[in-house]
Amino acid sequence: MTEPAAVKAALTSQAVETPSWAYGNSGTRFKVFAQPGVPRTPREKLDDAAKVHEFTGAAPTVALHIPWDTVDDFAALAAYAEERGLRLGTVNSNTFQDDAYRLGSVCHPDPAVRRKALDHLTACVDIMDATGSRDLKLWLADGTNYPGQDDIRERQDRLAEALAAVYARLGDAQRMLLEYKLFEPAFYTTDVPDWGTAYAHCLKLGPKAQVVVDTGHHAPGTNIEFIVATLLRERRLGAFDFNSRFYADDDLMVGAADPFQLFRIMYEVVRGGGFTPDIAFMLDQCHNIEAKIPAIIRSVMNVQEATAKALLVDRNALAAAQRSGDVLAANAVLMDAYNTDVRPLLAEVREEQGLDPDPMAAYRRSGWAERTAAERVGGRQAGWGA
Ligand code: PSV
Ligand code: MN
Repeated sequence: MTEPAAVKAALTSQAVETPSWAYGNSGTRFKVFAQPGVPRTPREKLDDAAKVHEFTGAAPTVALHIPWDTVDDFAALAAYAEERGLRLGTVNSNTFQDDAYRLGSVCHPDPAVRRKALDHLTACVDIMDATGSRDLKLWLADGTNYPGQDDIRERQDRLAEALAAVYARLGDAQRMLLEYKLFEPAFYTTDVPDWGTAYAHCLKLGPKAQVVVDTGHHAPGTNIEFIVATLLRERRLGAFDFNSRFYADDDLMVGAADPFQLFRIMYEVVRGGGFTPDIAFMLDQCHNIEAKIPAIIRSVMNVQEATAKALLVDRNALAAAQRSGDVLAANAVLMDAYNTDVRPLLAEVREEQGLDPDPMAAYRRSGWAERTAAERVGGRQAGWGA
């Protein structure tokens, strides 16, 4: 068993990055339900993110999405974040919401469209220079819908060319995170559909190119912890986009659909020495019907609970059982940790940090929801895509 002090220290230092878009309105293609008090500007999103950090002590950075969070002065936005005890985190690019991208972005058959997409990606690096962000996240919606629509191999060549150009633009301390996704919006081929494709491109580019594992971007039944173990072993796991899925890319609260899977993933992180600043632990969620700030607080707590359980695995006992081939004992060691109620331990950790042991209740009592509902009247609420 890991020493209790070491478990507490690891939990105290854990940081989860929250996505700016999770504070805005979102929905499905059927309906976006607006909620009162939703932020109208990137600054108001940061005000909300500061509340998540205030009550959890574990969400000090906020990921931006460009152009959704475009402002005139990104350095000023970074200063605004800092005044609220936050830092701006990963810059997420967007090469999927312009009419030009109907047939793809950096993989498009037309070089002019590829150029436009590449210009956006390098402009995102300019923003990183201003915000002090380390990571650029690339998720490409590129792909095809019909067999024969475009040349699968040529699209990979175009992709490699664009990635190399972005990589060349990175500063010494900056990284490029390549995110894969099985399908959607393309339904026949996706140009970066899986970790293998992302890994192969990153390997060619160099050490500043790392793979992002978005937990919602896999086929049902995929063993995600195996992917995590492999990427960690290869030193190519750059970040997580945490969320839950029941069917496809549902973007529900992490740990809601399958807390056991989240525990297994976090165990591989612990096992693989992944608790370093080299791995960004981000949420990538949309809160369509639930209140946004409490949902994000709940998600941070779900990550903390899975982490605490993973840290509690008796690794010596596990290794002994594994070496002796005792299948049942090995499984029991893992399940003992998973079945531990870690909520009292986390409450203690929070109290030692001077926080309320119950972040959800503390947020409710703060009156922030009522205050923002009363104050944020008029203007245009932020939303996915706006
Ligand atoms: C795509 O589904 C994705 O997971 C990417 O991370 C995007 O940046 C994010 O969702 C928001 O569109
Ligand atoms: Mn994602």
